Amino acid sequence: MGKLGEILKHPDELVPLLSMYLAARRAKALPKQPGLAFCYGMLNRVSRSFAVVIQQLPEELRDPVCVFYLVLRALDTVEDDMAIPQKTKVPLLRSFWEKSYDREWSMSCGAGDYRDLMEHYPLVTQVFQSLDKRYQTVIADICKRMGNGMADFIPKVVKTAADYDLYCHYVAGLVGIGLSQLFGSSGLESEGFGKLDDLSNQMGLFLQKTNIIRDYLEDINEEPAPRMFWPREIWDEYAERLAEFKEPEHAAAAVRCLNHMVLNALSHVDACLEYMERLRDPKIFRFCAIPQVMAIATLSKCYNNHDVFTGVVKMRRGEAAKVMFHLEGYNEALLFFKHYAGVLGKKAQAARDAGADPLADDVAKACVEIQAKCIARTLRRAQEKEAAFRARLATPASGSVRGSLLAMAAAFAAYAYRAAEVRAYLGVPFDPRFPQLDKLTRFLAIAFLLYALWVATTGRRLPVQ
Ligand code: D61
Ligand code: MG
Repeated sequence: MGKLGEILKHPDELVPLLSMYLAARRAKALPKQPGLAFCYGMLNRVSRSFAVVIQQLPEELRDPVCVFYLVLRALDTVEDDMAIPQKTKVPLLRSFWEKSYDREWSMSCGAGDYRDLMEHYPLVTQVFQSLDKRYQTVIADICKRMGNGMADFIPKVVKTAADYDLYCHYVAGLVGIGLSQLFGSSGLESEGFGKLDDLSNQMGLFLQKTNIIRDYLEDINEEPAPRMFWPREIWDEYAERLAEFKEPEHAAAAVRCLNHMVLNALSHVDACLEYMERLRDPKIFRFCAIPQVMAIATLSKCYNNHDVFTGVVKMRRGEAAKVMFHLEGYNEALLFFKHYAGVLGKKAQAARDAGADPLADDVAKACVEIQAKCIARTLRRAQEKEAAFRARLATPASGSVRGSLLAMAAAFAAYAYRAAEVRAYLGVPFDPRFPQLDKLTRFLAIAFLLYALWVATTGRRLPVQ
């Protein structure tokens, strides 16, 4: 369907699409400094999804996170380049973190924009070295740990579910851990934020697992050699070889295995909700929550969907735009998670009724649990908000509030009883259309004075404070 057809079918996506288009256009305006210009230009070219959210981060974190992204993207380019022989690749991955301290270092590998990134790596290095030392340390440390982890996996296959979690920890969980450290050391989130390793790790696992599920076909068709991230322990319940799932005669088993993988990914949702609730800065929040909501939306599309094995399953652009547009804070994130868990749960119920998926019951249950957790969190937050409001009302007004209220009331009363004199002094004539005006003013003055006296003696706080 064409773009126009999509908009006619989903008119509520028009404004979000326009707003996203404008945000993407703003993001294309590059800084003047050549190093930064290269970094942001490259970010826009290599990352469709992260470029816009990174550029909406608070100023303080924008450059560090952009460099963090590019350094790890470069490392991943080394990992992904199947033309580099193992005996070169393994030591290169392990020492890659040092390259950000070497002004000269660059290499030619990868393809397209990735190759450009590798060949102009000194421009990344230059911006890296201009960052605050505390950010440099986080980026270099995560790069070192990720490179070592990737190197460990070069000769290995992802066999067990634990291997799968470990591989995802290296390539994405560590990103979450590093980001939390950057947030904590910026002072925009609490210092303790950098210590939420388990929750941060699961933020990354949820995103990476969703990608691995969605990218089955792309990864298995990779040239010169297929890449396989689905853990053997899971797929061997359904097939002899992972590549079988591409073949039409194995369609049913493929979808069952896919559903198993989706169920596995859903196990991280609760940790993700917990992590996001702890964020305080609204921009950091959006940066973290947008990819997470996209992930659960993508999982809901992938579940029980054979298209994963024949092509690309993706959210519609308009739907993604709607998430970006409406996701303001945690309450909206809970609504979105509840919504997509609902969509996924309905699909699981249908699969169960059709007898299509032996795990459908578990998936449906997991979805109901996610929905229940979203509702429980929403409710708890509403209660906390109410309690805070009550506490504020119950707190006595401060001495200065009581004093100034009393002074104001006294001044008003003085005016009310001297209104005629004030008029004479100012030369304003009495307006015969309002013969009762002075009486009314005096009445209001008395009421205000009584109220001020009541606040001054009982200390009851003004509800507007
Ligand atoms: C909050 C906000 C963003 C988060 C987060 C928490 C926790 C983790 C992540 C982002 C990382 C999620 C990665 C998911 C996408 N997977 C990949 O890109 C794979 O490469 C992994 C190694 C390089 C990671 C680079 C990266 C990615 C996102 C970032 C970031 C660094 C730095 C800051 C912010 C976001 C995948 O790449 C292939 C491809 O899709 O092109 C692969 O090779 O498996
Ligand atoms: Mg990779």
